[in-house]
Amino acid sequence: MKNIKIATIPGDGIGKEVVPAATEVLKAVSEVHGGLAFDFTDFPYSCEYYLEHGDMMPEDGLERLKDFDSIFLGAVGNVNLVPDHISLWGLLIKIRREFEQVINIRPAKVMSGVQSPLVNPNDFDLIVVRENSEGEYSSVGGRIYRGEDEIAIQNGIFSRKGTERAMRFAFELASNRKKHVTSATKSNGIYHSMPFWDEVFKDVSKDYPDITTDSQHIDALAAFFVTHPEKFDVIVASNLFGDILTDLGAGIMGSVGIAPAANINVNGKYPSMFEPVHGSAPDIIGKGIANPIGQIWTAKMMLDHFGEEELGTVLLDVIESTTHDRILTPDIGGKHTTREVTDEIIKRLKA
Ligand code: GGG
Repeated sequence: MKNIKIATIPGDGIGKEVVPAATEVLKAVSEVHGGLAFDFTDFPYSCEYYLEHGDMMPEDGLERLKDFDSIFLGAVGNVNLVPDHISLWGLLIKIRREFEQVINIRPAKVMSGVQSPLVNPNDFDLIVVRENSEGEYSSVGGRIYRGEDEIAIQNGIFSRKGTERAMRFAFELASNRKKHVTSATKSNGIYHSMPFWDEVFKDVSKDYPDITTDSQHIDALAAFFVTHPEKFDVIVASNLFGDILTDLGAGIMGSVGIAPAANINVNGKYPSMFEPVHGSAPDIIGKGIANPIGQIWTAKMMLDHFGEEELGTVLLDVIESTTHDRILTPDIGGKHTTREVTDEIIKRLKA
């Protein structure tokens, strides 16, 4: 029996609704597959935890998480309780950095039965590899003066090691797909880091002669996502560009509620963390209509990570059969609840 120890952090808002839903689905997966068991331990780290304790997690929070096989996180942030940069840096970004989750994988494709703004939605099937530990997400900089003279300085950090690592990851992924990597750059406008990014991309690409490449400025790339989605296979992007691009991708998929993501610790030293692209969606908290698919598709990525690709494929097929039959939450044009979509997925898994 393969026993996988998972730390669940529902976090804020609809995270508290979609993590339990996806956990139920994983339990059903384990029932269907006799040789696989999940052992879940819940952690209350969130903005509410911050209000009670003055921090997003306890001082030994990382220590408590580090021996789990993976972390399954919902959403972080409630600006009514805690400023967003405090909640994100105190939990989500802290875990990504301290557990060296240097790569963020974000697949995007339009599910059958889901309305997309694209003319040819089947052309949209790609993976964004987002550098996850540096880039524009940096705490280097500062603020000086006050009033009309006030200045804020924000430095981006691009190391050769980190940049090259993300690019190699993208090339390796592409070698099992359509063998094309697009680099998201902005070297016409950003003077130091993006020309450096382009140089590293050119160097790394020499080691993958079977893989075709192109380099697109992020603004044009965003337009091509909509007008020429067939151009793309794997895209490698910096931390911020990857974040923005994948929300655009989620929009093309029909809703940010569908899009999955995985934060990967590539050296196996610490757990990887699986969290959907969406945030805490304060506008729909408690209504029972949060789309559970992003979290459940994220669970599929966790299965893949543990070498259970066959089961992962079964789960994705079941999700897609459910959307195909239009068992959908309101964000994607349906009338169904979180409970109903989850129950349907579980029923089809067990059928
Ligand atoms: N699902 C995790 C979550 O709440 N994400 C919200 C967010 O703002 N994420 C920023 C990021 O992925 O860097």
